[in-house]
Parts: sequence; C-alpha cells; structure tokens
Amino acid sequence: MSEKSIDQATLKMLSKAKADNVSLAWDRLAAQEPQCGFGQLGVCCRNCNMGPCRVDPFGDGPSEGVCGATADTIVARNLVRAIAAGAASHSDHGRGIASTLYASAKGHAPDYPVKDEVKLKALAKEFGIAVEDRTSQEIALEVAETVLDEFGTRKGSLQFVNRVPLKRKEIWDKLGITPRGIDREVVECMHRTHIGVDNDYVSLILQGMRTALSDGWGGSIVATEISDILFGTPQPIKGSCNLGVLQADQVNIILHGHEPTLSDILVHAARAPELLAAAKEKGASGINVCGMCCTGNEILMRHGVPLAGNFLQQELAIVTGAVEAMVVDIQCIMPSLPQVAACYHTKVISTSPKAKFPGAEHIPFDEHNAMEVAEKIVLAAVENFSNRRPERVNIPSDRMDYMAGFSVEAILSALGGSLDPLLNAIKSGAIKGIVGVVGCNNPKYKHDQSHINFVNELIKNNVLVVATGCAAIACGKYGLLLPEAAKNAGDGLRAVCEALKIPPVLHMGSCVDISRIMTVAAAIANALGVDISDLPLAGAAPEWMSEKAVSIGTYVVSSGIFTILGTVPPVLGSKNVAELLTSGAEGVVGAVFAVEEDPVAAADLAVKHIEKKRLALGLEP
Ligand code: XCC
Ligand code: SF4
Repeated sequence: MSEKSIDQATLKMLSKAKADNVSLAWDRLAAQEPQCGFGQLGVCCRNCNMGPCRVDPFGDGPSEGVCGATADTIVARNLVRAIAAGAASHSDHGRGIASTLYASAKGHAPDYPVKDEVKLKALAKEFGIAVEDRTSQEIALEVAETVLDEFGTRKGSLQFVNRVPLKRKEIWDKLGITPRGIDREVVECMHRTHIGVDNDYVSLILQGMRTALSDGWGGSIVATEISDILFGTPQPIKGSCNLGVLQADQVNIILHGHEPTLSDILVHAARAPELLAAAKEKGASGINVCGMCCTGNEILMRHGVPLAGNFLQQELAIVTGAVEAMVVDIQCIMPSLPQVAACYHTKVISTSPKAKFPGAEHIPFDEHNAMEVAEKIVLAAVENFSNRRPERVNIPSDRMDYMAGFSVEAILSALGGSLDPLLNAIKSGAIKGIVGVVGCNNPKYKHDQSHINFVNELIKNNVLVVATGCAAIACGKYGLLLPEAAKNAGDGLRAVCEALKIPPVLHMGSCVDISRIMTVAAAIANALGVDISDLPLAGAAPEWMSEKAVSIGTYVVSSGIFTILGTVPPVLGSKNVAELLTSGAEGVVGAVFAVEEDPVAAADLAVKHIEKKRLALGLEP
C-alpha cells in the first residue's frame, strides 16, 4: 500500500477501499499491465481505416504504416492531436466563462453580476475598448464580444500575445507560430493529422506549438481573466485541505471538475437558510461544501472553501462513506465514480451537457437559472443524508491549513504595488529564480511524492515556487503553502518570505491559471527588457497525465521556458521527435523539454538551468 502514495489520508482510504471491496485507479492500472509498448512509444496510428498500424522503432518489424507514414510522422501526429485535445479543453472552458459574461451583460444571467470592475476596465483598456462614461454592463458586453471573437478571429493574431516581450513575438512571427484564432488552431491540427496531409514532423510540431500557444495565450488566459471579472480576483486567503475536511455530522458535498460557473454559485446556494434548515431536519449540523481538483482550486482561491484533495483522491473521497453528493462538471472526472459510489450512498450528479456519466444522475446546469439549479442540487444532497450508513463511514483525520489566492494582482500587492522587490531579490540572489510546478497525479507514480520532493529541493535552493492544479493541492497537503514553510527554505528565500509574510510556494490557482504564471513571466521580462527565455525560470509537471498537460508544457516551452516532465511522454518511438523536443527546440524557441522521473535529479536540472540563465544575465549564479 505504502508504495502507492505518500499521503496518510490516501493510504488510510486505500485500506478502507480494499476492505470494502472497491476497485480504484491503482487496481485498474494493475489490470492493464503490462501496458502496450507501442502505445508507450507513440508509434501506433488509428487515423484511417487502412490501419490500425504500428511501426517498430527497433527495426525488427514494419517501419511504415500502410499509407507509408513513418515513426516520425506517427509520433508527431499523435503528439499534435494530444495538444489539440488539451488546448480544446482549456479553451472550451474559457469560452464557457466568456459566454457567461456575455449572458450577464445581456441581462440573461442574473446570478452572475460583474464582481471585479477594476479588472473589467483594465482588460477593456488592454483591448482598446472605451471605458469612459459607460456602464460596467456596456463595457462587459463589448469585452465579452471581443473575447469571444478571439476564438475565430480574422485579425491575424490573438490579442493577449501583446503581453509578451517584442523579442518573443518576433520569434513566433518568424517561425509562423503566432496563434491566429483559438478554434482555428485546433481545427488545423485535426486537419493536418488526417491521413495524407502534413507528414513532416517538424512542420507538425510547429503547428502543435502554435495550437498550444492559442491555449496559453488564448483559451486559458480568457478563462482566468473573465473568471476574475465574474467571480472576483483572488487575494490571499486561508483554508484547509485533504480528506479530513469532510465533516462527520454535516451534509458533505464535493464539487469536482473545472468551471467556477457552477461551483461558485453552489457555494452560495449551500448557505441558504431554507437549505440549512432542511439539513438540520435530517439530523445534520450543517452543509459542508468542499472542492476537488481545479474547480476546488477556483473556489478555494476566492472563498477559502476547504479542498478535499487532488486527482487521485476523487474515488477515495467517496470511499470515506461520508459524501452525500459528488457534483461534477467537466474534465479529470473519472468515469468510475458512479461505480465507486454504488458501494456507498453517495450520489454522483453530473451537470454539464458536455460531460455525462453512465450511472450518474444528470441535473443540467445553465447560467440562466443558475441559483435555482444549484439549490436543487444542494437539496438532493441534503435529502441523501438520511441514506448515509454510519457503519460505512470513516473520515481520515488528516488535514492541513493552507494560504492560497496568489493572483498576479495579489502578488503585486504583497510586493507593495510593484515588481521591484521581487526583481531586486532575484538580482541579489536571495531568490535564485522561479519554478512553476503544475499538473496532475498519475497512478504509475507514487501519489504526490514527486511534487513534494521536487518542491522541497527547490525551496532549499532558494528557488521560489509558484504552483497550480493538482500540484498546488499536493503542496497544500504537506504544509508548503503556509508562510511557516519558509523555515525549510534556503536563507535567502526564507528572509524574503518572512519579510513579505508569504509562503515559499505560491498557490496561483487552477490549471487554466498557468496563464497567471505566464503573465508574471512576461511582466518580469518586460521590466528587465529581455526575452522570457533569458529569465531564471523553469516549469515542471512532475506527475502529469492529461492531454491538457501536454498542451501546457508545449506552450510553456514555446514561450521560452525550460520545462521538466516527471512522467515519460509517448514520443520515444521517434528519435527525431524526441531530439527536437529535448534539444533542437533550443535554437528555435529558446527552450526545451527534459524528462526526469527522479524528483531530486529534476530539481537539480532546474537549479542548474536557473544558474546558467543568471550567469548569462550577468548575475551571481
Ligand atoms: Fe486534472 Fe485540473 Fe491534471 Fe489535476 S492538474 S488532474 S489536468 S485537475 Ni490540471
Ligand atoms: Fe495506418 Fe497511415 Fe492509416 Fe495511420 S493513417 S492508420 S499509419 S494507414
């Protein structure tokens, strides 16, 4: 058991699942083993019905598919399709939020007033939209229309790319990878990877980069910016996390998925006096709404809502036997949940027309009558409280406090209004550099271990860590998001954290909020008059598994930031593709990927990279 996770709550629930005879992701992984070697290398293709084909990268079997596609073509096509899927996911999420702003501005979504007018106006100005003598509704309407236009823009390039330094834009323009329209890039990926279109691995990967950039500087950034406008820009906030946040005497509702549209409203719905009274009537002392995965990050950043756990804990939350409803929207929701829930009393409630789950109850959510639907969902959970079977309940006591909510605006205000204190700390070497640690969990690797060991090594070496997604949740569970964690940091970083009263690991939000990290990187580069690739920065996804992570890694590298992957991507079947990603890209976009499964060695790579960049900037390494 202990080889599966470093997290005590997780280990306890793994034992309970075994006793309760519930099968989990780890069991299903064991049933898959050995996993397909061709798949692991990325050399199988099902893109047409002359196949499926697989080529043998070792030269013993066929070296081409029926159409003549080589390992290079097949591996690159598969990678590009993964990027397209990841970019589409983030971007469609962004579209959803932008559509909500549009509906709100049109007066059709009364439960979604603009919460951050300052940010609305700032974004309007960035887009050249007039703000003087206009109501916030008028501004919101034009902002929403402009942002929605980015999905199919005919203007030649996305507007948010204007945030990057000129040097970066020139690199993209020269390579022809400046993203045009968000949807257009995804569509072009699907077109190019159809049989008999783009067969050149270099050309394919360049399109993959352009698509990923349309996510990082398009769909994801839209999701972040518009969420801030609608739900409020996060500010430092405290709360607690891990499965111990579930309450034995309350109705427990877990919100799992990604879009704040549902979760933000549901947090408010659960405070309605009638619903609290209904809960009391059922014998519960209250209604406890908790988050999970990225929608959890969204509401913890804005409301300090307790966070039940990260990706590999979704099934385990149900195994506690104490969850009345697991309410899900989109992305990273295991289709196994209804099956796990069948062993307990938990209701799995799906809400998005895009994401249905056999065995789950579907309560369609839409922005036009949001509060009404949210109350209906909470009531369903409350009514389910009497079905709880006390003999099946076991909530692990493990929980940890966190401080989260470090939006760009919050970081600036912690710094006293300007980036200077941070720049000075970097120049003096008190902070050597910054590493963004992001991404998922993956049952092929010990849960949370790589995240924590990697981050601990970095802070010891005076590297400030910014984290999002399930990586940030992992950090939360081990106390790394508390200002006190600075005591484990190197002297320089510790002093900075103590002076600013911030943790050495800044929780910057959900996965779409990696756009916040990119915005900070661009702002630092602009302030220093250099390119992003000149900065002492790195990115890492120590336990990634999703296609979204592939898109993220690719836009981070394409933006000029060295990125370390902790789980091996399926590209090793093509030496050329692997070589391009891990070395050739340096001369093209000024950054590469590295793959390192050992988190301590990975931290060493990051630190060495940062030292190299410092030296090149004329700073003490
Ligand atoms: Fe999903 Fe965003 Fe990965 Fe977590 S980190 S498993 S993508 S929830 Ni984005
Ligand atoms: Fe095989 Fe080519 Fe068809 Fe892929 S596109 S399945 S390699 S014939």
